[in-house]
Amino acid sequence: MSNRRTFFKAAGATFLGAAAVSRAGAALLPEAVVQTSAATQLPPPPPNGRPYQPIVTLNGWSLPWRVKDGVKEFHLVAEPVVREIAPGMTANLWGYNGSSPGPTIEAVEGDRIRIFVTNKLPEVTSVHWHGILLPSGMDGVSGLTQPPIQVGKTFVYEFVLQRAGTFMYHPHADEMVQMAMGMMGLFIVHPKDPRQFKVDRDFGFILNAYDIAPGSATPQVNTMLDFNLWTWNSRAFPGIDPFVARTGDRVRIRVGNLTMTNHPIHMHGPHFEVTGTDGGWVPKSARWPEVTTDIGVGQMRAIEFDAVAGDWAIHCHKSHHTMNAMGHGVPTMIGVDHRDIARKISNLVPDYMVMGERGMHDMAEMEMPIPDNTLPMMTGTGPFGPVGMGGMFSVVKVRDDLARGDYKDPGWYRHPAGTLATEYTSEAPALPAAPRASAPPSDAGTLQVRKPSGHANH
Ligand SMILES: [Cu+2]
Repeated sequence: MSNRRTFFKAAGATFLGAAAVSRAGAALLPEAVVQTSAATQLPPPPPNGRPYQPIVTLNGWSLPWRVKDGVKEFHLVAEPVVREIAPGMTANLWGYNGSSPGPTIEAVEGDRIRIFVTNKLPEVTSVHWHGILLPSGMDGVSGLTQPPIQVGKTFVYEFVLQRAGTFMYHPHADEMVQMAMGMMGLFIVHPKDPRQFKVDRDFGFILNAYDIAPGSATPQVNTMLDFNLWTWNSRAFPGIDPFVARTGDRVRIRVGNLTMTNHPIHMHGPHFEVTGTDGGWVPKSARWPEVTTDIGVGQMRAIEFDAVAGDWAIHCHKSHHTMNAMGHGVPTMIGVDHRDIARKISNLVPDYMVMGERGMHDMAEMEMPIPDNTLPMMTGTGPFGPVGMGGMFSVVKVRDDLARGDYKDPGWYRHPAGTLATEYTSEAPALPAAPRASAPPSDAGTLQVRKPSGHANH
């Protein structure tokens, strides 16, 4: 433990000085830097005259390295971690260097890298470098290309990065359990020429999911499909940081999917282009425009757009994936008038609450008793009230007046005058009379306007 230190403060962005890396250079193994905060940490600047634009890992961080004999050396430690999923809930996960997901590994096309992996889990593990072309013996599939890394042992992987792109790493040993416990990370290979694929802001995160019973903290690892926490980098809204950009910035968001299902990621506002896939960068002429892009299991996508001022929702379009744990297993009550039965039950169970008879929006506002360490099914408050979202949801916050490296949450958007939807309070326009129900339609081709009924108060 003596060679492990927390370099970063608990909150806010901190740069890791080059001095900290070189001091570790004296040790036999590179220092295993640890980060336990779930706040987005700005990445360390590249220290070795191989400039690239580092990515910003959403609610995550990038792993520092040292250079020894021309080789970039990293040290990952597989170990149990405690992760705050969102304020009010922490989970007992497995990850790397204090966090789940583990730190983002960033290097440059052409680099020779050496990654030490120390196993501090209670069982064997290995690391597979997902998407990277390397010597087969470095591929990290336990049993197939290497023996598993025994508890307490360190393995070393070494290879040359041949292609730029967005990749991932995860275990290939007991992977159902180890990935259900949160073991994964991003692996970004930057192009050799920093002008290639250049953008102003470059974000990355991994789609992951957990099944953690309300009131508990450890994932149920045998779950195949019925997860109840849908997360980005092991965070659920409102615990997911915003994507902050300046008006006109070219923004890239890289997304990898290590859940058990696909996620159609939808962004409001500016249209985006899919510029990267698992296979690498899409040539300019072949990029395609979308507002929702489906990301299959094991896939990676990079999207890019020109930022337009506003607060733009970005979320998975499977609506269950923007719900937290309490949204599952609730019966549908729309249209059921159970006032009478509710009164009777309330006499027996004082906390009893009727749920969802007019839809479930009310549940975003109400305070209902839930077990400790459990997120309400949908939370998050915006400038106009409850957002009614959880899970895989965040906000792209674009402002005119941000500095180049400013990623601080700028607060809520101030809508210019005349650009905000508001209640209509003038006199209602006259509507044509409703056709009488008994009268047969005089002409099948005539448009019929149905007047709303049963809304006496509107
Ligand atoms: Cu989804």
